[in-house]
Amino acid sequence: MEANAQRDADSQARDSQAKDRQDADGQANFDRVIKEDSRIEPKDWMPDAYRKTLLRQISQHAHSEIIGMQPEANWISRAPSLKRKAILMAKVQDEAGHGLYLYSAAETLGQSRDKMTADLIAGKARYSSIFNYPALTWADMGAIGWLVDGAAICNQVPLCRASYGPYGRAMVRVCKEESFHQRQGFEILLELAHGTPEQKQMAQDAVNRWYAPALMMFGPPDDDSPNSRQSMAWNIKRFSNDELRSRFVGMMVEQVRVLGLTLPDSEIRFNEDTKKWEHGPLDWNEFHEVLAGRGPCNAQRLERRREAHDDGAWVREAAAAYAAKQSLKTKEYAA
Ligand code: FAQ
Repeated sequence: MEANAQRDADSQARDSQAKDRQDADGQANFDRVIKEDSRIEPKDWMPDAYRKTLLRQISQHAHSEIIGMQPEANWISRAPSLKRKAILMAKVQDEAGHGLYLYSAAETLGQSRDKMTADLIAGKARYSSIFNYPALTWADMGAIGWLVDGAAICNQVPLCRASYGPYGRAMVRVCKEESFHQRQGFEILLELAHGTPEQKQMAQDAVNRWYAPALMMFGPPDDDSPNSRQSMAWNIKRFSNDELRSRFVGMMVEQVRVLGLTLPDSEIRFNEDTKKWEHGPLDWNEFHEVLAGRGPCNAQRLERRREAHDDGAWVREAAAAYAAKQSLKTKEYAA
């Protein structure tokens, strides 16, 4: 009996030493890959905290794309022409596709899509603050495309170089599609801005309402951003929240002139010393309220997502039954 216990203890000690050696080799390889600015792939060893950070960011990003379909989907039936309807429908479908690439990227880190969806509909998961604001008029489709997709591109182009392979690669395609989205939003606003005085006013109102929430999409100011430093050290984020926000303001300042509209911020200026664009104060209390679930549309967005999930139950069941049938057929064929 004692000999058996001793053998078990020895074997456990050997396993634990082997695991320590594997972890040390894995960490050394991980550090080298990050230093060389190369890529970590799903089967590579990675620190638990790196995996957790990626899962946090990628799943939030996926949820944002899916919840982000709602404000625009609400306008498909009210788009002013067949052409606008078709374009908007294609855009909303693209966002669904982005959500799916991102859920797939997150799944490579060991989290199932079912679990991520369950967390979202239980109200436990984050998604972008921006999608908790209402889309009140047709001009909001222009403002969302121009400002929201514009901010998304500004944030996501650097993510194409994220150190985690599946995330970076998903971002390349997402960014290509987002640039089309931004142009369609710009074009909606351009047409309204050159329409009747009422149409121009509607475009200006939409820009006024979406400007500050779009700036807050980049996340809290750098000195209030607990995750940025580590994410930048791991080459997940390439620039800080404030850096990207400032770049975005610079881009919008140029483009709003072409639109013939204005940005609702009299404090925008280019700081010659820092060579950065600065903007007026943002209401960070409002941002934290939205993150806490108390934004104008949080409850409605989640409720709608829950309904859609329930309504889709039969599709999931049918797909699972079909997959089981196909797999049985393949086995029978092979036998
Ligand atoms: N909303 O320490 P940091 C789109 C949270 S896609 C909600 O700075 P981090 C396309 C943050 O998670 C839009 N929560 O965090 C589209 C953290 O909380 P946690 C989505 C936010 O990760 C267009 C806490 O605050 N894009 O628009 C937000 O380093 C039209 C502290 O913040 C992405 O997700 C926020 N705005 O930086 C679709 C891009 N900001 O997790 C449909 C990928 C911060 O510790 C229609 N994500 N928080 O509980 C990122 O680049 C980063 O995650 C940041 C935040 C920059 C958003």
